[in-house]
Amino acid sequence: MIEQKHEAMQPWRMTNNIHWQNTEFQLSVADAQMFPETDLPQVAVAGHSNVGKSSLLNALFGRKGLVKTSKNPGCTRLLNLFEVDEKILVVDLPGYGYARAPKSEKYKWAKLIESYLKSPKVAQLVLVLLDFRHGPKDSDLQLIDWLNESGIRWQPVATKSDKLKGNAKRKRKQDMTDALGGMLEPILTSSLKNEGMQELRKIIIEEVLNTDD
Ligand SMILES: Nc1nc2c(ncn2[C@@H]2O[C@H](COP(=O)(O)OP(=O)(O)O)[C@@H](O)[C@H]2O)c(=O)[nH]1
Ligand SMILES: [Mg+2]
Repeated sequence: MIEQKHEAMQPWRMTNNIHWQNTEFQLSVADAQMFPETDLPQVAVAGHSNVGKSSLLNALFGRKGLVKTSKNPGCTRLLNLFEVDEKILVVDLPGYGYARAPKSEKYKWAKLIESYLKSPKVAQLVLVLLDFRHGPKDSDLQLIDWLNESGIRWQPVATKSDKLKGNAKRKRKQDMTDALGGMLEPILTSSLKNEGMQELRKIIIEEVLNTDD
């Protein structure tokens, strides 16, 4: 009863019977071959290191500190798996494109991401995180090309939207849509201001739980 009352007061925490706060870290894998057997639908989250991926996942789950934010970008070279309410598996892909990383490391990250996305039990949806201020970088566009070629659905998610306001914000959103080919509008999110999380939860649910195929 207490739990129900609590949720009624904070309806954003519940969408379509998914209790987002009921998220647990499952495990990290260094190799896509180590990926556990699972029947859960999967959403993968990709982005440049420092794009705000860990912060966004904490805000999405409504769980501060569950996903570690690091002052050392590029430190994690693992797929981190989170189970949301025993219904959705969120796969946190390693941040790519860290400028100071050696080439051999960059290659390893690309291989890990690619091997996961090529594995038979692939994500139904990939959230491609893009810093709202900067727009897509070459490595983002490469990933998007690759997802398009592979027929994997993706959704652009602009992070740190609190950095721009008013007209500049509207213009930036249009520019980003254009830079991504004009087909998909980014969801504007701010982990700091908790903006866009409900929209993001809705899209995840629509794409992974309510699809016909
Ligand atoms: N202004 C602002 N800063 C953010 C936001 N999200 C993350 N950051 C900052 O961006 C930096 C990188 O965040 P982090 O979540 O660790 O990024 P990751 O490397 O992609 O996991 C940190 O300094 C965060 O405080 C946001 O929504 N707004
Ligand atoms: Mg991180």
